[in-house]
Amino acid sequence: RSAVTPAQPPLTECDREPIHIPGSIQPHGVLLVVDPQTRCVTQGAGRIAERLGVAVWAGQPLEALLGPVLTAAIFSPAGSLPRNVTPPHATEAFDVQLTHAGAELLIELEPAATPELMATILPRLEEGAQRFEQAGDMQSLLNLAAREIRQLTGYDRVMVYRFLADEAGKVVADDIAPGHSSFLNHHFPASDIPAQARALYVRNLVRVIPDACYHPAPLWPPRPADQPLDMSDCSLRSVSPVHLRYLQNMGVAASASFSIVKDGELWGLIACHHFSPRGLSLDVRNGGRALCGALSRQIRAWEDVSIYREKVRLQSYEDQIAADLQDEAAPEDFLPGQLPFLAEMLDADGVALVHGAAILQHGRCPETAEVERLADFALAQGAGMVFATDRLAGPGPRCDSPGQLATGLLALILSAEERWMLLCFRADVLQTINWAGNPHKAASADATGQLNPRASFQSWSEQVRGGARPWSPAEKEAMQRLGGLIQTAWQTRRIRDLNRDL
Ligand code: BLA
Repeated sequence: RSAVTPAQPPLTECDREPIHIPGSIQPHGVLLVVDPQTRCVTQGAGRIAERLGVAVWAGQPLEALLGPVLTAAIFSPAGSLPRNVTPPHATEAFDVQLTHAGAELLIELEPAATPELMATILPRLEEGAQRFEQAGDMQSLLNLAAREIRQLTGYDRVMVYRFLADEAGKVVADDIAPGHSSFLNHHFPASDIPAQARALYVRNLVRVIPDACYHPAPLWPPRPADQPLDMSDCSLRSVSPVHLRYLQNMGVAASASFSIVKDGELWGLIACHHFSPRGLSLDVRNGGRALCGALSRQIRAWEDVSIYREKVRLQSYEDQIAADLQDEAAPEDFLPGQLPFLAEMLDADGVALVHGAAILQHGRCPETAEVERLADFALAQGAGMVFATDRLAGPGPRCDSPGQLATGLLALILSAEERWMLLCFRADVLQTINWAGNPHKAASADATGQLNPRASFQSWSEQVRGGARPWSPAEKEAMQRLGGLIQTAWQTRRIRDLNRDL
């Protein structure tokens, strides 16, 4: 399938679901809500009586359920919680996690990992982080990350999912068990991971859905509707039903995802799928989180390298211009001959030099009347000397003369009085995007008003006018410095000429 359509607007219904207060948990563990003053259990969820081996639990002291040692550890301010503990009346061992919701303590118990697991995880983490450091480029790093997380989690399909500028995302690397399909290079619309989920995943870095077909275990006794329990930090938090249907529609039985947070922002996720139910122990989750921390540091290092390389490249062009201007060339005589050089420097499809009524063009520029209009527009932006946009077709003037489409403009005002400026253009990029399913039907409401995610994740290709490649901060700064160089040279010559005339 294929169509030419503009990028879709966000699906705001998805953004409104209050996923932090589901009022229930996933049933592979149990949750105890404790009042720290009385140290009694005020609420709980899951099969507490059966799994902790007690007849009554609501309103009971925590110690009666978990025993004195674990209870003391929970209330000791700095103490770490013991692993693999069997409460006095229970027949199974648990790993325990402690979080807070306002004044309340949330104690989560989940099946314990076997102790040997930790011994194998630690060396693997160290090796993994080291391999990340040795990766030769960004893509190799992302491929390695998918491989390491698959080895650690044992999930069938592990994908590095990267958010794009419009909050849609793309699978940029994967590692898959033989026989399963790949979403590599496929795009997914922003509504697949709505805004409130993205915000939560910056705070809470790992989530696991061991069985996408589970029945939620509600909190009991119920609480007043206006005092819901904030479960933002809970590992057992029950998941959005829309997302569960999404996983079922994809044929996925278990899902886990690890946040890749860079500079405080969600850069992407490592999304893991398994085709039969599968949980992840606390140790494996912590291990994955540590690996993703190492990964995000390396991603940052590679991004810094690419910014540095770009700056060095631009600097060499600037040095050349500075040297030429030093050789006493008058900027107004010098610039007209430099348009091809400037187009190359700024990776522009076309460059126009406007000086008073004169317009000189090189490369792929809009029609002259458009250039005039854009020149007026750039001048009207006033204050700053440099103006940049990658979407002239959005707010501001349109510029879509047939065959000469330019949507990216980087303008340098050399002199407002003389109407003297340099305009660099970038053409619109018509991109073919492969989506995993039709993104324009990402959700539909049924007769009861309930939202349903799309049913098909079959490749669906679309041609999109994506705007021009954005001007990078380094390019804008280089343009600004170029303005400074030309201004200085121009003023120096003016003063010299004035002095000579006197
Ligand atoms: C959550 N959506 C998620 C999560 C992922 C995705 C990874 C985090 C939970 C998890 O780990 O499973 C999406 N999973 C993906 C994508 C890939 C993948 C893109 O593997 C690609 C490879 N989802 C919809 C629609 C809505 C929606 C239409 O498709 C809203 C109406 C909602 N997705 C939605 C919600 C959550 C979510 C609400 C949060 C679930 C939660 O944490 O409770």
